[in-house]
Amino acid sequence: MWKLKRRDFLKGMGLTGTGVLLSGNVWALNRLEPIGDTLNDEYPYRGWEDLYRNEWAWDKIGHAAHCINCMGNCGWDVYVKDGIVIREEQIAKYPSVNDKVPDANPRGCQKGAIHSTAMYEADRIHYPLKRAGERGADKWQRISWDQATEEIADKIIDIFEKYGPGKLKTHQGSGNQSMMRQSAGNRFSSLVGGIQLDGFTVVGDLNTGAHLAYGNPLESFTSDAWFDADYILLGMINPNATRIPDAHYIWEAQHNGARIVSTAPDMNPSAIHADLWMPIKKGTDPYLAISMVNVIIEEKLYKPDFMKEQTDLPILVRTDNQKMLRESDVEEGGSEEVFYHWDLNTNKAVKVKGSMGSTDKTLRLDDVDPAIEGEFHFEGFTVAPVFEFVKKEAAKFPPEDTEAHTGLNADMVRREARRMAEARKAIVMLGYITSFYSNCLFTGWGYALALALTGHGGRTGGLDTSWVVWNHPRWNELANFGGKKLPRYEAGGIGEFKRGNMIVGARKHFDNAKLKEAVGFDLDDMEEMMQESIDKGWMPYYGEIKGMISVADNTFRRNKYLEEYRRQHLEQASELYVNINTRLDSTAQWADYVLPAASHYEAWDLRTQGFHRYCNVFTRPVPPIFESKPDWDIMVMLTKKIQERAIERGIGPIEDGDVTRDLHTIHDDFTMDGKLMTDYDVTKWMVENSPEYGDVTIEEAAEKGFIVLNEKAGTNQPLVKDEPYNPFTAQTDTKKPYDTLTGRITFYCDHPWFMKMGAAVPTGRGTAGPAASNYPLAFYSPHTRWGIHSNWRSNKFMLRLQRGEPNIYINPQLAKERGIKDGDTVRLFNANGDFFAQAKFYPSIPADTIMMEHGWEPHQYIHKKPMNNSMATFLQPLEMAGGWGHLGFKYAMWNANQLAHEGSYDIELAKPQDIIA
Ligand SMILES: Nc1nc2c(c(=O)[nH]1)N[C@H]1C(S)=C(S)[C@@H](COP(=O)(O)OP(=O)(O)OC[C@H]3O[C@@H](n4cnc5c(=O)[nH]c(N)nc54)[C@H](O)[C@@H]3O)O[C@H]1N2
Ligand SMILES: Nc1nc2c(c(=O)[nH]1)N[C@H]1C(S)=C(S)[C@@H](COP(=O)(O)OP(=O)(O)OC[C@H]3O[C@@H](n4cnc5c(=O)[nH]c(N)nc54)[C@H](O)[C@@H]3O)O[C@H]1N2
Ligand code: SF4
Ligand SMILES: [Mo]
Repeated sequence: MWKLKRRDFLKGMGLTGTGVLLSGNVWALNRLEPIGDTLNDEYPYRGWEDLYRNEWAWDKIGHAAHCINCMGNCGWDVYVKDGIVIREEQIAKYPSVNDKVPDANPRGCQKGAIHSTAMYEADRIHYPLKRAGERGADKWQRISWDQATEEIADKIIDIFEKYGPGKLKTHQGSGNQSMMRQSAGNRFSSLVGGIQLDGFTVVGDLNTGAHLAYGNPLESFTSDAWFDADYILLGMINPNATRIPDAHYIWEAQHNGARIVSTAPDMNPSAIHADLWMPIKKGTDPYLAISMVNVIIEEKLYKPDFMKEQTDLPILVRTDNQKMLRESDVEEGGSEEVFYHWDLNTNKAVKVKGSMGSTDKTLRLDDVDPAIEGEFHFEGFTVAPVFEFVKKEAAKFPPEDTEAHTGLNADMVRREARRMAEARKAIVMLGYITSFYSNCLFTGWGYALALALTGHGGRTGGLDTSWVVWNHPRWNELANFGGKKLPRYEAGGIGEFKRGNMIVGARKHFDNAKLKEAVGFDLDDMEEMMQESIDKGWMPYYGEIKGMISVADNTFRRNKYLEEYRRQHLEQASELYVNINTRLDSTAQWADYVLPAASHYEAWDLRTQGFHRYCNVFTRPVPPIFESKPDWDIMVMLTKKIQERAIERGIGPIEDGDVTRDLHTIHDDFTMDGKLMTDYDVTKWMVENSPEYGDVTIEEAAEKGFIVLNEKAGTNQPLVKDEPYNPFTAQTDTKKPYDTLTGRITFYCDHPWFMKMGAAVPTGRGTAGPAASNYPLAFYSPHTRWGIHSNWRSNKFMLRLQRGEPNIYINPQLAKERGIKDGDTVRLFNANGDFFAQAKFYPSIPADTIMMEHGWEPHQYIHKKPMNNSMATFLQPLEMAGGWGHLGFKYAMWNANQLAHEGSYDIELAKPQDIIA
């Protein structure tokens, strides 16, 4: 074979310098040497191959997940070279639960896969920053950690001195959904008694209907427990976009024979794969749920055994005042929380076991056969079971009548009700969008009723309320000293609404009379009930603030009536506003001090929230960039300064209700007397001291990248090793009472507000939308596939998968009427203002409705004017009810949601002069 070595080649040509090499015609193809054995032969310029090889070389592999609230929680191998993350790859080694269920591998989404690029983008914060101009002017001075923490510490002490505790809002948002990061902010709040709003209602994520029914809205399925369902209704959820790593179980269940039905106003990315798409009108879901109940009852498809044991449907109600018959009605000094069944075996009223007032904590009926129908007489009272009242209400909503609300064909609704009733295991999935509507209570409650009537609970299905919460006693110890020292936990919707002065926007936008017709109350009723709830101590609200420490919370992006909300907060937090963040987001932008936090791959951490049983371990694959620090370490430094300065300034312990806020020891308390000084210390402590992790060392956990939770992780019942987790099996299998007033799944609420508002039993109820305003287009803003809220929204890879700028989805028919073409810039406007976006044609959305994905940063909009500025909102007063069994403020369980989708808009083609700055 003819062959010339590189050296000989150059020599032969009499050429040496590169310049000459490139300029000559030596590159003529016919002069290139043929290469024989590419693996072994040496040939000219072989070095280029190393470029390619180096792309696949690394120094080490660490592990991490992403700690924002995507609900995914996926473990990744993180590849590091020269101290830089070069790429990530899914771990994909999660063991199968058993051999009947598909495994969880690989988990991940496209945002996770590009984080190694996003973490080095221009919006990362490198150093502690102090504002050098007005708030929001975007003029910054780089300062040292020492200066930053000292100045902040002094200002916090000033606020304590001047106003006492309770004037500091220390809310931590959705960017810190991992244990160590989350604990850092929470532990700090607990020590200073800061205001921390309910993490669910503050954004509108609490399924209040599920709480009312089951007494626990957080008890749900692991995603592998969807697989053996034979009927899944995607009620208000778009899992293919918002539960990307788990959605496969739905489609595997379909492959396994399940019927998948989706209800949504638009044919969303999940609906396109369903067996049936039910194009429901926006905001009308309670009418569908109650119509399914109507069919189930009318066609006698219900299952009495389940109803008798698991629900309050046989509990007796007085017909004179429609209140439940209580022991206190019958016996002198009797309990208000003990109720009665009518026993068909003995033909007598008997006390119900398992209620809040009962000492016998079981659902077991033993010899009692409670009546679910009929009317009875007892001790001078005429009584009837709850089911009679449910029947009467449901009879008002045959599918033929609710068609006017939902737009759904009545026969279709009848068929689906029958299918749910026939199913062995039926699941209704309600995503968090449910609670963005004022009728969430009725949607969750109505579906819970349809499911309970048809015997779906425990292993036979039930309501999926999105994500399972595991039991982590050590986490509570970290976050709030096991409940011994608490932050000022506040009702989320109320805190944001009142402090953000959102009533002003509501009054401008909604027509009070029309609102009352649409939702059953007006803004006056709402304000009055809110005040009553606060006055009676049902819901906590802590009033005006003086300072604000905002952690991992894009509050100046996510809130409604946003501009006024921000103005109010900046005005109130006049003394201090600190933002702790990885990015200079729309909220950090307005701070006095910005402290740079480590990103997902730069800190030790743990994460278990999601739909599975794996705790992912973050092993700090690379050190934090520049001077950024893990959230935990930032709080260690800040408390150190506060302690030092408090001692220097002679500030003693401060009495704060039942607890003492002692700034002299705040650092010692925060660090457990120096034991938990770093993100690593606290991660190790958690791993090695938590029963739900079993016997595992931090080294073993870090090597693998995840820990499989053991049976102790179950909150309601054990997390059995080789079984998917179904909610409420402790109730169905071992007859443990529900955490509700009656101890049963609840379908009767005789709270005075519920009675007054015609809501003692599940019923149909609408939302505000265009009907309650002068703007004709219904509007909703769901979550985007190409970001998690504002995270990764400006990443170049994500932007090129979509239009690359804020866009609204519009029906071509509406567009035609308004003279709008695909790609045009349009103006959306209502009583609270306007914003601009690119029109994107979307034929599956009704012509009277528009949709726009949320999460764009305000600065990505024309004139930096985001949609949330003009979005008016109000609260559902019933969600503020208290003093009734399981209704009363409970963190992540019961309080009022911020509502995102009650407003409406009109649309027009933007005029050139509108969009030129
Ligand atoms: N990719 C991605 N995933 C995410 C997030 C993200 O930002 N991006 N955010 C996470 C968080 S915090 C949350 S809260 C969840 C939210 O995720 P989801 O619970 O899925 O809620 P949305 O995306 O707001 O809305 C889901 C779908 O509901 C339908 N819908 C709208 N109005 C109605 C209605 O009135 N009735 C019915 N039946 N359907 C309706 C629409 O088709 C919409 O696409 O997603 C989580 N997952
Ligand atoms: N119109 C409309 N508004 C909505 C919604 C809607 O559907 N429509 N949805 C609502 C819902 S459900 C939600 S959950 C909210 C979410 O709304 P946002 O509060 O906007 O949520 P994120 O974008 O996740 O903001 C968290 C911030 O944490 C920061 N961060 C990330 N990692 C870390 C870290 O490790 N440490 C620190 N200190 N910071 C970090 C990020 O920079 C990010 O800006 O929006 C709500 N607002
Ligand atoms: S962003 Fe969330 S869903 Fe996506 S890969 Fe990361 S942890 Fe998983
Ligand atoms: Mo959310």
